[in-house]
Amino acid sequence: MEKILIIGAGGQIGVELTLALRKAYGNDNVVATDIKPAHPLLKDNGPYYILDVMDGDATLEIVKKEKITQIYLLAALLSATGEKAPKKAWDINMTSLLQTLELGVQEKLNKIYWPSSIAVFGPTTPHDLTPQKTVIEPRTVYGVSKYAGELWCQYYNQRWGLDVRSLRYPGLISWKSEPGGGTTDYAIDIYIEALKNKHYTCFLSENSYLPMMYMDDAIRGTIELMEAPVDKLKTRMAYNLSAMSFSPKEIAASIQKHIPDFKIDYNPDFRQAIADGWPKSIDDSAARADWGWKNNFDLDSMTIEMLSHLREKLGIK
Ligand code: AKB
Repeated sequence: MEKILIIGAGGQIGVELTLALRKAYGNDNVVATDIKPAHPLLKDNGPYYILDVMDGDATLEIVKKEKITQIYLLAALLSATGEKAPKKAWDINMTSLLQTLELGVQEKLNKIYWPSSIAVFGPTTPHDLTPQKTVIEPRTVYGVSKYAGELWCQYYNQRWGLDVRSLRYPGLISWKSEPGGGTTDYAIDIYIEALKNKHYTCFLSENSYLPMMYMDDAIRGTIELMEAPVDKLKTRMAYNLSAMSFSPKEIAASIQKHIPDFKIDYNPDFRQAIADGWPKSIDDSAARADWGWKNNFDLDSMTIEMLSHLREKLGIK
């Protein structure tokens, strides 16, 4: 039986991935950790430790004590936060990955999951239907750390046979757990503000198209990649993963179908330059062909889900 360790379980992806893995593998077989006390949704449904991702000794201790066979390393500083503290973002994103890869080899772990991002791409990459293999020259420290990390994952796979798997997530849109420090986070804030105030000031301009995905799809895709037979995987860099692409103007129009008096205006800040360097849409045909990836949600079906779940969560009639 697999025993899974999640590092960064309190983050936007971590909370939902922990819940989904606990459902699939059993509560006791999924050990959640984060630098903060347990997220309310992770309280009392499985083992939990406070863990600083930079503390390799403490991580090793948990791996041995809990007889861990797989690690999902999710802790990271994202694009917007990373630009405010580049050295810190590099240290956290790289040290945690290298420590985990080393630990994977030493402790002979079965599998490691580490997320990459569309942030690996930069202004010199083709922006429409960005291919799996293309020019990759990221301009944010987050993107640089993700690209370097992909190369490290590939290196550990080729050199040591470590089974490490990765996805280039687009912007992820969730209602259960809060995002933190990303450029694509506007696409969550907009739903919350539409429900609370019927008004949102967007930090990106109206026609800034970015690739996006509903969290349910991202979680299912992650588990499907991790459970795919090893011979299906044709790359040990991260797979492109895609579901939909939209601009702030288009998500606002999707919300207006349900809240007709919702208004949006635009006040772009430093995140506009980050968004301008990223793809508008992604070609994920390799993931579809190799291990059967398929998204379920598009913009309008996601809007229906987001509004109804957030209405309930925020207690708004
Ligand atoms: C961010 O905006 O930094 C993240 C990402 C695309 O990886 N959501």
